[in-house]
Amino acid sequence: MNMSKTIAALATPPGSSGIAVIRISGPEAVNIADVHFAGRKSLAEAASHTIHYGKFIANGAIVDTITASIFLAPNSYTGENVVEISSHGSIVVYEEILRNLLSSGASMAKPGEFTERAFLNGKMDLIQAEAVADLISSVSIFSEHASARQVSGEFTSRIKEFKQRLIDIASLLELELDFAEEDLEFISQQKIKQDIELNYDFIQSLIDSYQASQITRSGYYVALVGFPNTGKSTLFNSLLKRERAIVSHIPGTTRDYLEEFLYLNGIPVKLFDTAGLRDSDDIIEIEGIKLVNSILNQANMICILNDASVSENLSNNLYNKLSKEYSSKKIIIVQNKMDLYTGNDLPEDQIKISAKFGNDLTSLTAFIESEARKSTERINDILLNQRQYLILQDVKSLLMNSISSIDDEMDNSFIAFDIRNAIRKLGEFTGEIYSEDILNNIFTKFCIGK
Ligand SMILES: Nc1nc2c(ncn2[C@@H]2O[C@H](COP(=O)(O)OP(=O)(O)OP(=O)(O)O)[C@@H](O)[C@H]2O)c(=O)[nH]1
Ligand SMILES: [Mg+2]
Repeated sequence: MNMSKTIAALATPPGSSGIAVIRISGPEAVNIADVHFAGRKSLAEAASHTIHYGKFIANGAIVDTITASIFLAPNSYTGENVVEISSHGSIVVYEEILRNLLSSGASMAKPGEFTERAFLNGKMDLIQAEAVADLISSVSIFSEHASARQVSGEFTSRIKEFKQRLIDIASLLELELDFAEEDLEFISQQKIKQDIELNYDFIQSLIDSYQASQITRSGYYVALVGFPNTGKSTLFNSLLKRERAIVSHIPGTTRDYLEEFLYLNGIPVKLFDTAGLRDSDDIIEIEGIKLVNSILNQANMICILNDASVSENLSNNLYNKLSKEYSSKKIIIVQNKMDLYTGNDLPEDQIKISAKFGNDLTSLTAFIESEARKSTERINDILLNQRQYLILQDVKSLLMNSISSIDDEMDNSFIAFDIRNAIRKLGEFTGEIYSEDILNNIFTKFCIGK
């Protein structure tokens, strides 16, 4: 970005309104405004944080009666010289003013460019800048409050405290490395593990809150999975109370996946019917497996349907495998075809249904509803966007690595390496480390004039 340019844009919504504000920012902001300003004195003589009444003149004619507010660098929103011209809110008037400012040397501002300059000039960090965009686009009072807090920098200081705690841990570990030959121990690995775990909980709570806010936006995702012919499509239809999916006695009936919404006492649940998995450790073999994997990745709950009439334990290995792979998700086994079941070996705590005849389905829906409610209760006062969420996922796995390095009694340098990487990631989070691409991605989502 060329910060030597002076930029201008309409800062209020386009259309007719009481007042329109045209914002100019950059080294030449005051001089460019002065070309058109006729008041008691020139704007170049005006002190910062003052407002001046006058006329906007173009080609010798009065365009409008205006006020010009002056904010001199560095004490402005962008950190540069800023002039805000308030005119009457007529499309003809503000377009004429803007056109004249552009022909006198200003460039049209790109979306979010004022805020991007504020970031580059150190007036705010990336979290605050993103929160400005969120605040503008808030649709609920809940998200409005959270964004306003983030603009104020409260969240940033919590992340910085967190980062500082990791820096402290890394420094201790590295200090010990420096004295490796003398066999000094400054801090025990168990104490470090405790510290990391505390920090891990903080990250996890932020990640949970992101997932919770996603659930309120797009529903709680439940994937019905299991071996072929266990009754997934039958259950899908029974829960939806209509014949949505094809059901047959032939294993491998469902090839693609199906998704439908279901409302459980007002909670939106997105239900997925998937292709049956074969009884193999290597589930990659199966047709459509990539799709099943992508659904498992999105799911909040994985519901493994087991055909109890064949064997109550048939799906146990699948359960163990998925539990390992998707450790953060709620995974359950549901015993189906109970109408055909003659044994008495089923664990008490498993949900038992007969999808075909609709028996005991309420035990399953009540369970899904309570889990979905629990997840949405995890929303705290912080709202993350996807960029922040993905970074925190990385930080989480780095901390997890460092914990397992301790468990495996690895050298301190391994532990310090992961923690240093986590610290670097947190630098990206707040924008202390950034690239042109990251900034483009963020600021192009803004509206022009912000
Ligand atoms: N007796 C009985 N039969 C059931 C029950 N649920 C499903 N079935 C039958 O089991 C067979 C397979 O049902 P589907 O719903 O197609 O099974 P699926 O798990 O979707 O199978 P794939 O799509 O092949 O993976 C059908 O003949 C169903 O009628 C049940 O609760 N009791
Ligand atoms: Mg099916």
